Amino acid sequence: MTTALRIDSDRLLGRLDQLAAIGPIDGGGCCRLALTDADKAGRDQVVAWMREQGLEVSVDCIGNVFGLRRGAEDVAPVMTGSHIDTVATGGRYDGNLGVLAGLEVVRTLAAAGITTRRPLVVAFFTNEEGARFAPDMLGSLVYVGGLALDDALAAVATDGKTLGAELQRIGYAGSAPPGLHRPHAFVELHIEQGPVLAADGITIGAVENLQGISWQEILIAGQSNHAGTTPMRLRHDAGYCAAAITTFMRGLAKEMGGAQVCTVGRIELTPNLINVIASRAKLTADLRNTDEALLQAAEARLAAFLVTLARDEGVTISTRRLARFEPVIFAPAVIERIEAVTTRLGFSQRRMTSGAGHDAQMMARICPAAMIFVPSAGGISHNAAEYTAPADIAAGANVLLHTLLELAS
Ligand code: HGY
Ligand code: MN
Ligand code: MN
Repeated sequence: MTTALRIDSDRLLGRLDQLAAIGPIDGGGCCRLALTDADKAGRDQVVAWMREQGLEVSVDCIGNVFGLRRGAEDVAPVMTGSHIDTVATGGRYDGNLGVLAGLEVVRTLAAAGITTRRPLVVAFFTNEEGARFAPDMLGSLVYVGGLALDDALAAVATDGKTLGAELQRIGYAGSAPPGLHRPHAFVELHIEQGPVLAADGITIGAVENLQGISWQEILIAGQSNHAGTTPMRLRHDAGYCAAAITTFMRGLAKEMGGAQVCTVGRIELTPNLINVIASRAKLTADLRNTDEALLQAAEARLAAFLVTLARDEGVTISTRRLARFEPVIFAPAVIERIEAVTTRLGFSQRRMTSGAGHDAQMMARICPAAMIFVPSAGGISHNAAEYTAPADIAAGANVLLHTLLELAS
């Protein structure tokens, strides 16, 4: 009887440790920025595991990788997966858990001699993080037809390399067209990366929606000048303007309240010298909200502030769109299935919103999709200290196992 079926959590934890050892950073985290040598090494390891498990591996034209396990019928597959690229200060669970739990589900079914009616596909998508190339979720966005392949291949990294050249260099410029599999359904297991489940002492999050994301690069051109001799009234200080924008965004989030969050994660000053007024500043603005109208309002407030700031400080300010995704509502039927499985397995649960972007938000454009969250200790993520307890990892993977089993039957 499959209801008693459970994944082998030691096996899963062992693979999480093995993958975390690729591109390791102090504190037990990972740095595998998309399409770097470390990402290649991580990809090679996961592909080797897929092959060891007898999956049919395919690589598409944007480097997304799929491991297919045939079903009893040749019909639309049920797909699971996530990403294995990380931010530079990544933890070992962000993305990796969803991919490795998917492989563990397949391993568990194979060991039990169970063949599902529908094929199962375990995927990892290219450049989910968006830390090196923008936009984030780039691979899954191309997969669902939301970004033209040529535009994606032309994306320029923060270090100046182009995505297409890097994909070739690491040997993952595959031949399969985007949208290789049109899934019957898509389910992604992921750590929450926020404080909600841990604070409530709840094990499983049935994710019902995901907030909108607005990323911009802001370029400020002022005038470098002597820090000692230049009177304050004569300055065109790009460094001050970058700080003013950062402070404005914090105030905007506070004033708007609700789900509004605003982040300046990158600031680069030129010439970046102690005694020179900065002539140029390049910074990034990350705005998010669960409500599209409010997100647009936040964008408009920022745009208006930039106009006033440029005028008052005698600088020129330009912006470049890096990513823009509207909020996503996941499929009620898939969410309810996750909830029913969670109840049957006896885990505490709650519905929730995802504050982070995920590949599932893109897959939701082409098939019914939803996500399973497990707690992040202290709500910490994008930080080597990211931690999810083994019992929660096992719970999430078992909910994934039975959700996929039911969807694939
Ligand atoms: O930015 C995000 O939300 C995700 O980590 N790419
Ligand atoms: Mn992630
Ligand atoms: Mn992430």
